[in-house]
Amino acid sequence: MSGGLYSMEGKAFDQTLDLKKIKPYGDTVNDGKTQLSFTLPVPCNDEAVEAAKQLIKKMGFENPQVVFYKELTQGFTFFNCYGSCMHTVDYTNIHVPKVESNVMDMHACDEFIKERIGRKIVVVGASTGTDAHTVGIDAIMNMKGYAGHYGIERYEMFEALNMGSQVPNEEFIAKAIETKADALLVSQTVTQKDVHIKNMTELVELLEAEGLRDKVILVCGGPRINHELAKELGYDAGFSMNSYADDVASYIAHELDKRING
Ligand code: B12
Repeated sequence: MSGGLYSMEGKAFDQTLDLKKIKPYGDTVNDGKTQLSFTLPVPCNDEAVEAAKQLIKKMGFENPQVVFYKELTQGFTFFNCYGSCMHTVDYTNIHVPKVESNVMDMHACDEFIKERIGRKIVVVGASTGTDAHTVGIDAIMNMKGYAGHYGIERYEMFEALNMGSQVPNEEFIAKAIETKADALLVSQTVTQKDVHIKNMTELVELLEAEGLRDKVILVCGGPRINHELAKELGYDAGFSMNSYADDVASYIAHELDKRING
């Protein structure tokens, strides 16, 4: 036996990285090791553990192991498990739709707007519908910023209004009309029972009914939002986790420039 790593049984570990067939990585490349956690609606006992293992096998994992389990409340058991994933994905053939824009920092963005637009860009944002989460929209808009990125309120060339959370679509649109908004920023965090789809679709329909849809740059964001979903629902752009004011401000500035100056 020479070269590479060997398992306890003397079998060579697979060290080959094939981007056409990627799978999870735990200790060594291609071991497929994956951590799972879930709850089963059964009492906390040996049968529950066996049920969890069988389920993991059916999910496409070999060597299922339950490493932690605990009764959540009577009749419900929570599990932490490991298994080796048997499936692979062709990474070389993945194409994700993204917002294509040149990201500028705050100063460069302000300069760009002065030169190309010649006035402040008005932006209204909110966490709309029944959604009570404000941290996401604050991260994008708040003066003090988030993770070292100043929010849009700090930009010299943006007039930004953050309406907070649980803002009904009608109220949001009324504010957009009142402020003559160039761009609307919609934050959606809760996706249970697809509530975000219903709410975001309703906003587009109301904007269309008001004859406003084409007059504003409509942007949405949230941890479960992506650009592809945004486009599907009739939005101009969608941003997900790890997006910052720079990304959004740059996109809006470029898009408005395109619309005004061609
Ligand atoms: C804090 C929190 C709360 C706080 C919110 C306080 C507040 N003022 O916002 C409180 C306690 C109120 C709360 C309540 C609830 N919550 Co909560 N909450 C969280 C928690 C722990 C953190 C969320 C957060 O602040 N993230 C930090 C921000 C910065 O990240 P972000 O939102 O992703 O934002 C970034 C991007 O997504 C993007 N972005 C976001 N918005 C926008 C908008 C635009 C325009 C753009 C461009 C970008 C953008 O930019 C941001 C920066 O990068 C998460 C779990 C977690 N760890 O994520 C659960 C979580 C979001 N909550 C959840 C749930 C279910 C609820 C409740 C429904 C619980 C309940 N049954 O009552 C209620 C909501 C009730 C309601 N009517 O909405 C679930 C959502 C599950 C789902 N997908 O549907 C989560 C994931 C917890 C979980 N694992 O179950 N929650």
